[in-house]
Amino acid sequence: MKTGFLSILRSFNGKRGTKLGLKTPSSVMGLDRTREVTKMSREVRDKLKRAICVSIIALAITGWVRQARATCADSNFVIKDGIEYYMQTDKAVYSLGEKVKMMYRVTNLSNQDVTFWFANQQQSYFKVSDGTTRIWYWPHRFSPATSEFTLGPGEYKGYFVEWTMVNEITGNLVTPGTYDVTGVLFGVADPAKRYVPVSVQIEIVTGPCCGDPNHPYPLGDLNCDCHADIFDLAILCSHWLESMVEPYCGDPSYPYPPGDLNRDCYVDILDLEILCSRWLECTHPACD
Ligand SMILES: [Ca+2]
Ligand SMILES: [Ca+2]
Repeated sequence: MKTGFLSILRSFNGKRGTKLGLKTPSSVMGLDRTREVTKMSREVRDKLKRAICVSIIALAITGWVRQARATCADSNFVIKDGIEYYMQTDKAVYSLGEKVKMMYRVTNLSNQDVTFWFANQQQSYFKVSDGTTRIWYWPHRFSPATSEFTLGPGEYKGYFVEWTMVNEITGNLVTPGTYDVTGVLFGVADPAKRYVPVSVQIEIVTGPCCGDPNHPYPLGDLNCDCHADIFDLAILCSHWLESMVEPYCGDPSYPYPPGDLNRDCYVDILDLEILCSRWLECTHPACD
């Protein structure tokens, strides 16, 4: 049944399906049989189209499309004087003991070169707070030497660190709860004083959680709830046929459009095929 369904999806793909070498019924069957299959395919195709359209309309009416998230990352940003200061953790909810992957990034949104000067080599600073107390930070020491970099229009620079959930005051794993994760350019010496801290909030829970190493997000899970279902279809459909301009596809300035499961910067039949191939798969701990 699934194979037949995917064959119908491929037939939607037209030119791109041909590029992949997918066979059409007429290339493998006799004329009469071809007409019969074509007629059947059209009927099934029309039903499928109607079903998808009804689903999209229903989701749009209820607001689910607008509410659905399209990335697993937890992020925040500030734009100041033509520069975007962006902070991200790889997700919002962690199982106790997982690594928290952080990124702080600056992007030049202006139309001219911008230079950043520092009174140290590390340039960036990260910290984790339980709301009142700093329990982790990086780096522990700054090398006292000047450094600088220049970003042209649209260029960016990112800094990456990992936190193993150790409370550096106690030396033990943190207790489950809510934590603030902050990144900033540090020791900025230029006249613009580009010291712009940006924070995101994460939650640490005991026991398994969706997205932990034993419960990875299934392929096709666009809203990161560990289900590949109608909500993911809504995201994919809401960005249908969106594309990004090459050759910057996937760059922070030209990110993959939500719904782009195979990372080719198009939201199209190939992404729908991936989602359908994993339809109703669940890796959430509740589904164990
Ligand atoms: Ca999902
Ligand atoms: Ca795609």
